Amino acid sequence: MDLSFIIPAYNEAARIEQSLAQAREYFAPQAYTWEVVVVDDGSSDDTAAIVERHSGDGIRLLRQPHNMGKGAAVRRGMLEGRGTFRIFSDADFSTPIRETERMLKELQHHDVVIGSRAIDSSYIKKHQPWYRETMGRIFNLFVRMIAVSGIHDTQCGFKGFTAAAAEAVFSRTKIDGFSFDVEALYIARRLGLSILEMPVEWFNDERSTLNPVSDSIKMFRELLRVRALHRGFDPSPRPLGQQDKLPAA
Ligand SMILES: Nc1nc2c(ncn2[C@@H]2O[C@H](COP(=O)(O)OP(=O)(O)O)[C@@H](O)[C@H]2O)c(=O)[nH]1
Ligand SMILES: [Mg+2]
Repeated sequence: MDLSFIIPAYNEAARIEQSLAQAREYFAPQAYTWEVVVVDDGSSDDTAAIVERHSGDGIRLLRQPHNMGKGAAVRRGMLEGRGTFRIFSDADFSTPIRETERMLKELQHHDVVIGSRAIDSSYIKKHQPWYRETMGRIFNLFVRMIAVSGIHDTQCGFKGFTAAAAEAVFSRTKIDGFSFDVEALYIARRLGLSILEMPVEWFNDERSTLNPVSDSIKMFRELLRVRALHRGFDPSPRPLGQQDKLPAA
């Protein structure tokens, strides 16, 4: 399997069907092998049922036992994905799926490639509301001071990893919420992996599952924990994940 395309989904009944259709249309003609892994995060709406209906032929559904957070959902998809390359994307495809092509190219040369909205604003075709952009800038300023220097947008929901990088990073992440991106990059740095911040197109979907107040507070709390969580950092190899085991004969 060449590519696992992972979609964390929490109460996405209104958007997921269209995204799955786009994914199918985009991946069907590709020369590589692929799977789309939707991780339903204990949605209280019909998300799981909708994905179930579309599953098969490359689309599969993983279900979290209850709502655990985007970080936990992405970790699960990254570790259960079988692809040589593993990309995760927000369910609303604010970064269009066609950016997969450039990301896969860059993943030939880097362990981790992260989509970015902060390098070149000409890529932003539809902006987030001004307060979300401002909050994002402030958050990223703190990220650079506290956890990972030199990266301008850690929060874009479109990132890719080689299988080895995905294994090494997501077997170590502990943050279940929205600051997991920062933690993942922090770990990647400590492991000495190469990280490329790549500008990607962004067509913001104004429907948001984030609460600008309560989720921001949670994200700051998580951010402050990143270093402490990895104080006794151990860079030695981890036990092999499921996908590294030989398939049963
Ligand atoms: N797993 C999980 N994913 C979530 C949660 N909240 C949002 N998401 C997912 O995170 C992604 C980004 O959410 P979105 O509402 O588009 O946020 P925004 O575009 O940053 O305002 C989507 O794929 C959501 O389904 C949650 O509590 N758990
Ligand atoms: Mg969105």
